[in-house]
Amino acid sequence: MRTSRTLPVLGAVLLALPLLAACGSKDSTDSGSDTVAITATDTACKVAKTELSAGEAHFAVTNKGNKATEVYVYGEHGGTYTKVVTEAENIGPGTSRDMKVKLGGGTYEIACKPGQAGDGIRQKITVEGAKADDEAEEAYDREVEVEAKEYKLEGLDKFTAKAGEKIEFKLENEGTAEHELEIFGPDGKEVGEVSPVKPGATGEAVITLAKPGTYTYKCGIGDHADKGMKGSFIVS
Ligand SMILES: [Cu+2]
Repeated sequence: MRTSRTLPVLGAVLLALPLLAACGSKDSTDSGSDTVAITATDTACKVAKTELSAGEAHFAVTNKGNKATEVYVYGEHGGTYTKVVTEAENIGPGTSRDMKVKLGGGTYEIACKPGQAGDGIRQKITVEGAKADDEAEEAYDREVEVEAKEYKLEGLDKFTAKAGEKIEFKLENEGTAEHELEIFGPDGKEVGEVSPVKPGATGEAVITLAKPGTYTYKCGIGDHADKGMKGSFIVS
């Protein structure tokens, strides 16, 4: 029975509501939505089942490593797996996290990222069934990591994008003061921002770079931009 591994403290509640314990999807068909265990360590990313059926997938991530990890599901686009379908971040050592995401037919890669950086340890999965007719709202094309410290924003020096790309800007504050990331389009108007992030923390924003041209970015806090926390990149 699916609820047997649920925490004992929740057991009574779930036994009283056995139907609600299954996924609350409004799909009337059971599209093979069993929970798929993902076991992340500092060196491996073990996915219990690599062939799934289209529909809502449930992933139960357990971090058995010594570093905090994050798990991404990437969709295929033009032969590469950079399109983020969903993600779970800041999964501490010894903790678990559930991820639910609707997957259409196709191939995907699951990436565990011990230390929460880099491309991750990848496992390909295959989803049988109809292709997704619409993309999940939170889906974006790719991610770029930006490091903030006094007084620099690093990571966008070589960044370029194609007009229309939806980018997640991930701001990692490795400094000792609060920092933020404001992005301005070719016309000088702000197109989005990662709100102020505390030292040691990470913040994100998904921003669509709709128009081609030169974009500028800066930290808008105090005189940080004047001290060097600014730059530009090209969208073609
Ligand atoms: Cu700043």
